[in-house]
Amino acid sequence: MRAHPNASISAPASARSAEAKLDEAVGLARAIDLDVLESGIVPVSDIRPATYIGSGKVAEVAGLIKSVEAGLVVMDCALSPVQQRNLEKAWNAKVLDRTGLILEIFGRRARTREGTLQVELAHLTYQKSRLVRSWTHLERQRGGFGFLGGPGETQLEADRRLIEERIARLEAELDKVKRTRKLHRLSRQRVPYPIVALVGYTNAGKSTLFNRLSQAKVLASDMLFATLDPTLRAVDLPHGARVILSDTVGFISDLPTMLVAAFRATLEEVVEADVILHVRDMSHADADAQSHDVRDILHQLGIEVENGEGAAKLIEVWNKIDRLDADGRAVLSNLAQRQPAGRRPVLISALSGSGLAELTIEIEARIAATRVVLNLDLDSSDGAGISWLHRNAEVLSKDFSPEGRLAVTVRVDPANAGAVRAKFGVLE
Ligand SMILES: Nc1nc2c(ncn2[C@@H]2O[C@H](COP(=O)(O)OP(=O)(O)O)[C@@H](O)[C@H]2O)c(=O)[nH]1
Ligand SMILES: [Mg+2]
Repeated sequence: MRAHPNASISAPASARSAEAKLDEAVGLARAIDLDVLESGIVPVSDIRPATYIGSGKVAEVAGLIKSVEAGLVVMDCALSPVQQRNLEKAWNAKVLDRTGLILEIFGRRARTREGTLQVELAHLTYQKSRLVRSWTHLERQRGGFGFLGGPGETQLEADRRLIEERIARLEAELDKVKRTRKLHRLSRQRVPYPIVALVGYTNAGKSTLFNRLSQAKVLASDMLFATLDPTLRAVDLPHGARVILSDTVGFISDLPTMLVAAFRATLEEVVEADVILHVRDMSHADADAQSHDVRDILHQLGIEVENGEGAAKLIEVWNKIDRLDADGRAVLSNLAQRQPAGRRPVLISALSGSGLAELTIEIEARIAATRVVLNLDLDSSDGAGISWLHRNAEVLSKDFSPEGRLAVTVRVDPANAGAVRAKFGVLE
């Protein structure tokens, strides 16, 4: 689908939120690098069983598709397989509905084996539900071919049985992966740098901020990062701290329940993050409700952001302040100032770059607060020890002493501090 020009249509449930829904759908399409050529709202008074939208609209959109040479149409609604097929025929273009689009995004973002399996499982569950709903009228007896299914088995039953078998196999494999996950986490070699994960609603400005922050130059030859995927980038912050910045899949309104597990599995790195940037579109009418949803999902991921360790990790990034007038900005600024230090939201515009300096200072402060700095005393001939430190810790400084000793200052995740202490002499 990549690089296919495409159009996007929103068939909204309520007129009031139609614009917001369309914005979200366009944002979702862009999340998988689709080039959105046209987008619009189609009022639907009653859903047509054959094409979802009325025949006049089908013809109108057909003309549009032709003129902009679109290869794909995204419909922000739930289409039956019959509707999808009919529209594809009428438009001579690929058609994707909302769930299909979301599954596509999750599929690309799944990094772990568990994530991939969860997305596959969601895909099959989705297919199964569509079988039941809309293929019923195609049901027919399969006479004579007993070897293809049980005697008298219908096409629908055979299809459902195949899907159910694959679901059962996937579930068994998922179970196995989950049981060994804890083990993997412990043994997995962590990158020695702090991870800063961006979370927030689709369209909040995560990717814009990700790109802005990662403009800082980083050595391309650094082997550690050669294998990182495009949603991870190494960034050098102004005061010298190097972090791994992780863009995540956006939170989506009305996420179909069958996709919730798949969604969570694509957010694994958030669980391991040292700092979580909760990017919020403060110009959005639903900003508060969205924030509530995001915090709810973090809670479901096992990250308690209301207080304690989790709260120390989380920075609220109040984005898009350029879209507010002076009064609106003043209100937000006052609100932020009233929060205690260490909990204070940072006002930014990822687009104009304003507030980014304050944000990077805050990120560095949070890392300093959550990571442990250790002063180590090594024999200066201990080459193996030094390279171990470079792999497993952030080396802040190295100083040779006249006595042939090497004083190394490192910063580590609290979980690794014990191992470092045990391996090297620690100067208090
Ligand atoms: N006015 C304004 N627009 C922004 C700002 N940050 C992002 N945007 C726009 O909001 C839209 C969504 O941004 P994106 O970074 O893709 O959001 P994501 O879905 O969270 O990754 C894009 O059209 C951006 O240009 C901002 O600070 N101000
Ligand atoms: Mg994005």
